[in-house]
Amino acid sequence: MMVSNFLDEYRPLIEQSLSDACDFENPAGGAMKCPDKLREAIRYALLAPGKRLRPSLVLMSAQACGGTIANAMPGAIAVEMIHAYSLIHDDLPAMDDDDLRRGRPTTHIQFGEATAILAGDALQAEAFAHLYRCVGDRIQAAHMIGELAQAAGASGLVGGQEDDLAAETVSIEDFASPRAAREHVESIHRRKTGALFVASVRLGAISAGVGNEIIDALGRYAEAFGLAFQITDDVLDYTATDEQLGKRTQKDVGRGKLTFPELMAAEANARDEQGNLDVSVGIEKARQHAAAMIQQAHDALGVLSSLEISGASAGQLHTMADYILERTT
Ligand code: GRG
Repeated sequence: MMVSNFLDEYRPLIEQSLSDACDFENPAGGAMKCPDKLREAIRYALLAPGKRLRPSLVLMSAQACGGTIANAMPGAIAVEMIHAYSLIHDDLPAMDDDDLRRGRPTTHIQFGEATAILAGDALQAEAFAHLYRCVGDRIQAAHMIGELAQAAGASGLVGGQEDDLAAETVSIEDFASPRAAREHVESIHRRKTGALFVASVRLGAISAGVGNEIIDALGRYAEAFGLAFQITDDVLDYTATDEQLGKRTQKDVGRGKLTFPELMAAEANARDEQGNLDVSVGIEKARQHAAAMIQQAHDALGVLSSLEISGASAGQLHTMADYILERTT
């Protein structure tokens, strides 16, 4: 089965649930209400056309563990809320200063900087409130809230972003070796991109009620998946056609950030006749590295075959992993 088939199947369900989650009614009522402009900004960012990879991973992971879409959906919505908040804040002038996101003006261009910051802040809190409200089993709710908070916090998404911003002013020569530079960049991506992928599959598994061995195996799958996602993202910055680039979220080449093709070329000491890094060698090596990560992702799913739950299948997760190597946007 092609990945687009099941992403297309999940997308309307996810987007309906995202829209339903935007009421922000406070049970306390009275003065406790969401201002219209803030709600509009949140809806604008959250419902903008995205791939919905993270919420889809929550649903796929739950199904791989014999769980249901209905029980996994609160986790899917919460993860996408955190993702949307991170994109709003990442686009702000103080960070990447982008005018376009998902093919439309960024939230701060559309609503102003202050409302964009507040929409991100609100989405972050609403993600946890959504889990609190919608996960019936209190132990499961607490587990999910803890997992997501850990992934989104100082040693996860936010920490990765801080180091990523700092990395704009470093070069490969600032490290003890090209390998040390690559490991630093990998550590940034494990937090900035990987942590939410890991949280996605772990939340799906938790919603299905499986034990830690399976939750951890899915986490290893997503860690490898996330790194491969970022490596292919960097490769696409060099190789995508103009049309494909237009659909992409951000382009790191030329922003002073270290990219995997450059890092891999430096590690192999591949240089052209002028002594510059030969990025074409780096692109090939980066592709091989991504393929090795995807193999690790497949291997991590092996333990799921011990699950004897009728209807449980990791097939979609395997297909998703292969898609990372094939994607063009
Ligand atoms: C501001 C705390 C904070 C974090 C920002 C998300 C992020 C961290 C930065 C975005 C910049 C970026 C391009 C990161 C690389 C990977 C990534 C997260 C891409 C965007 O995710 P997709 O491709 O986007 O799943 P869609 O729009 O399809 O949801």
